[in-house]
Amino acid sequence: MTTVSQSTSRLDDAAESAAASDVDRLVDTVRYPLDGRDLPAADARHAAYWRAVEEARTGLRSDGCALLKEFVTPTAVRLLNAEIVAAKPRTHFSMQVINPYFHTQVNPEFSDDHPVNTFTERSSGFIPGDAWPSVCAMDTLFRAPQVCRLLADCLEIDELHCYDDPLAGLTANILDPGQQFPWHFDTNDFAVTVLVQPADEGGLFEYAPGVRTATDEGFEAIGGLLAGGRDGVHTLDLCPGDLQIFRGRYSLHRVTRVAASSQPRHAAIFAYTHQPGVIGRVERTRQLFGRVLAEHEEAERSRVREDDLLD
Ligand SMILES: O=C(O)CCC(=O)C(=O)O
Ligand SMILES: [Fe+2]
Repeated sequence: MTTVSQSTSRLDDAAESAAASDVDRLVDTVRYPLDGRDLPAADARHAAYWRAVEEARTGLRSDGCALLKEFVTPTAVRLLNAEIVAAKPRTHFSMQVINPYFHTQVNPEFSDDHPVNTFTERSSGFIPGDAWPSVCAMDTLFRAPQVCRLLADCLEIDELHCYDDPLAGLTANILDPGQQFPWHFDTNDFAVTVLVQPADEGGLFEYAPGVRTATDEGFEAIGGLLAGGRDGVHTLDLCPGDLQIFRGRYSLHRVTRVAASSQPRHAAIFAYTHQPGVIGRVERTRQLFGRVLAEHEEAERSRVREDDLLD
C-alpha cells in the first residue's frame, strides 16, 4: 500500500485516504472481478471478467460507447465526490464560444451557417491534475494496473498508459447549475469517465455515433444536429458509479445544460494514451486549464530539438 505523503494529502482523514489506495475497495469486484482475467476458465470470476469485457466490446464496436454499470461502489462514489468537492476551488472554468472542433474564430472559407462557423457556449470547467492529493481514491482508480488492463481488454488494445500530462491526465469535469458542454468531437481516441454526481435536471450525456469518419467530415449530419435535429442521437441513462468508455473522435457528443435549480454535475475523467510518457501541447493546455507547467514548456522545447535533429 502506498504511504500518505505528509505535505500533499489534503483529505480530512488519512486513514480513509490509505483505505482508498486499495482499488478493490473502490470497485464492485463481485460484478467486475479484476483478478478474474487470468484465472482458470472454470473459475466464476474468470467468466464474469470476460463477460463484462465482451459486453463492453460489443458496445464499442457498434457505436463507440461502453457502459460498465455501477463499476464504482456507492461508498467509493461518495469518497470520489468528497475529493472533487475538496478540489473544486481549483476548477478552471472557461466561458468560451466554440464550434464542434473547439475553434473560437470564424473561418471565412465556410458559409455562415456551416458547422465550422456554428459556435455554442461552453461554460463548464475542469479540475486539473495537480489539484489532487498524491494519495486519493481518484488517483487510485486512475492508475490501478488492474483497471488499465480491463480497459485495454475492452478497447481490444495490447496496452494502455495513463496520460502523463500533469494537468490533463486526471481531471474532473464540473458543470455548475446553468452550465453546458456543447456538441463537440474529442481529439483523443477514447475517454474514460465515471459519473460521480448527476444533475437532478439536465446534464445528460448525448451522442450521435459515427457522424464523421477518418475520410468524411459528415458536415451535413453535424449541421442537422447543431440545428437541433435528433437523428441518431442516443441519450445515456447514467447513474453514479457507472464507468463509461467512449470513442469521441467520430461521434459528436455533448452534456446538456444543467438546470439552474439543479445540484452541480461532477464527472471524473481518466485520460490514457497508447504510448507511455505522452504530455499535452502548450496551446491546448492553455485553452483547457488557463496555464501551463514547466513540464509542458520543456516537452515543447524537446519537440523542437527533435525536429532540429531530424532535419
Ligand atoms: O463529462 C462528461 O461526461 C464528458 C465531457 C466531455 O465530453 C469531454 O470532456 O470531452
Ligand atoms: Fe468530449
